[in-house]
Amino acid sequence: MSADPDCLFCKIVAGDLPSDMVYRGDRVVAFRDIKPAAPTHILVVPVDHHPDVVQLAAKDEPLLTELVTVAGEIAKAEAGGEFRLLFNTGAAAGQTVFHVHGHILAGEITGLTA
Ligand code: DGP
Repeated sequence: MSADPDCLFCKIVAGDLPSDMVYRGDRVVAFRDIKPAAPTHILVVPVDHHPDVVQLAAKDEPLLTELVTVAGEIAKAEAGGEFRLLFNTGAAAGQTVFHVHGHILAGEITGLTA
């Protein structure tokens, strides 16, 4: 397992910071976004630290597949299975936390994540 001691989401994954956790697996976790932009807004996050989804795809493709699979299971349980899965990639694209996370969004979107 790789972790960055300065990373907010590594601290949440480790349980060192609180979160509303909805899924915890060995390699993937999911917790509710602190600033929801839709009725269902959950972040699906690998336990290992990877800065963004492109780097994750290059380094650990099975983990990216697991992330998407878990997102689908959560969206099915929470919102019937139809959802958006958004990976902001790069600061100019609105990424603010550089530990890859997919935004699971379902229902009416009320604001962009930035
Ligand atoms: P992005 O802009 O794609 O990097 O998304 C970061 C998201 O993380 C943003 O929607 C707000 C959320 N967020 C930031 N800090 C926290 C936190 O401490 N806890 C939780 N649950 N979510 C956070």
